[in-house]
Amino acid sequence: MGRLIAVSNRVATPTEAKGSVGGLAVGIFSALKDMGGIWFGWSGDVVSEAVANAGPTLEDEGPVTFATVGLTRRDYDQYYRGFSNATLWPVFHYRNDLAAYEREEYAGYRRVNAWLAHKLVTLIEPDDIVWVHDFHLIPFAESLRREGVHNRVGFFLHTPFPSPQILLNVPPHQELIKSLCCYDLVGFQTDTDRVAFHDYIVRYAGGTVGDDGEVQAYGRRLRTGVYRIGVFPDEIAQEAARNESRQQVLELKHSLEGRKLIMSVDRLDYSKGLIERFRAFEQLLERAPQWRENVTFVQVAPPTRADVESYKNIQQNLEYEAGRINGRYSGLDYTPIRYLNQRFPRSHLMSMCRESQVGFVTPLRDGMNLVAKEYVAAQNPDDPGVLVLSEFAGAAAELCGALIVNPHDIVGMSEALERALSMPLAERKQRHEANMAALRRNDLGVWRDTFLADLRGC
Ligand code: GDG
Repeated sequence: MGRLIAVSNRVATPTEAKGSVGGLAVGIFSALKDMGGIWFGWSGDVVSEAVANAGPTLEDEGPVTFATVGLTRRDYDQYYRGFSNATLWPVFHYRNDLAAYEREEYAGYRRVNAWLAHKLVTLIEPDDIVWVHDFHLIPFAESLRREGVHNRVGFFLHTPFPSPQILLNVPPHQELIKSLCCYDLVGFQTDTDRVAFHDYIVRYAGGTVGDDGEVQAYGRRLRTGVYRIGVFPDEIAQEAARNESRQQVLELKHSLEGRKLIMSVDRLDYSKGLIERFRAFEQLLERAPQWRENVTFVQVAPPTRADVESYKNIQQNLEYEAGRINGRYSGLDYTPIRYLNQRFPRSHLMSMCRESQVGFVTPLRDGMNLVAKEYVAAQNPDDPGVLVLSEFAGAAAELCGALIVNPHDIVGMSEALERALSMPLAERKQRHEANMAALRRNDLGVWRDTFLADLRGC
């Protein structure tokens, strides 16, 4: 059996990969350790052209080689900040209003994909399989094919795939989908995403889709599948319990003075529905006065992509909303919203989730949303918190024990919070067990193994 070559925009450092980074990095690294292979992509550094061209830098960790390249300022601006983050990300999250399109950025996106593929080619052996991740790298397989690579190459999309009517807003949509068809297997988070892709193929690419999801379009034949990304629930549970007594968590507990805790964790991103969530919490305090001074909402939101214009706006809007709501409902020793614009160590986050009575996860669109799954896994099964979850998170299709809400319905979300805060123990346990069963049935190992088995079978 050949090795695995994993390709993602960012590559974790060996220390990050071995440590507690969570999320998809754990899944990729575990597969690489089993099969041996290479993790290839951007180092996260912006460098001179000479340094970029001298790469990749290789670093071995047992059977795994971390192969990274730096990006020049121009490549970073066009490929990463530009077309990936300011065009594809908003459109794939149904935010055409926030999408910008610049032809030079798209050209940069294709140029960088071709350059990355060229850098990887010398490292690939004939029976390796290649697994490419996410929207930054849609043209990667096409570039590999141009370099004469015939290995099996699969692609997994971590974000939603938008319905065709939305995708048409990206001017080069046809070229992008044509490029996507150069993979042997394309994987999606949910059935909805896969159906949207099939829809595009039939209605706009003049292609066909077989009963088994086999796509024929642009002279290519490829498979599609649904692979719901998961977590390793038992590891998270242990981590959350182990760190229960950590100083920071004790301080949090002490500072709550017996108040209930609603907990949210998100990258600071407009797709995560943070403004609507703040307003729903305000609505709870307005509609249900008994909860005033009796419940605290902690929102952890580390900044990301701060050099993209729309991200600056969301940061300002959230600061304004948190200030406004706190001004309205604070007491001398009570602050309703604690808005923490910083990154916490993962173990602290998991323990904080375990301390809370409600996990409030309400994205406007989300491929899966791992925080929802981590929240469930971190709970104490004898006294679990309740997950309030947006119907627009991919995770909503699996977590049937959650209270499902529409993130545009502010009053509806506040009602769900009230219900969660007052839910009897027996119902909380029942819901938690249903959610845990879903997490175990489809953990991160299942995601990884089924995708790779299907890719091998292509
Ligand atoms: C994309 C898709 C899909 C967050 N704050 C901190 C921190 N985190 C961790 C969480 C979680 C991860 O980051 C975020 O994952 P999500 O799935 O919630 O969201 P995206 O970052 O948008 O991920 C998404 C995912 O890819 C995987 O396919 O589910 O739909 O958008 O693990 O815990 N971690 C630490 N400190 C923080 O402050 N250590």
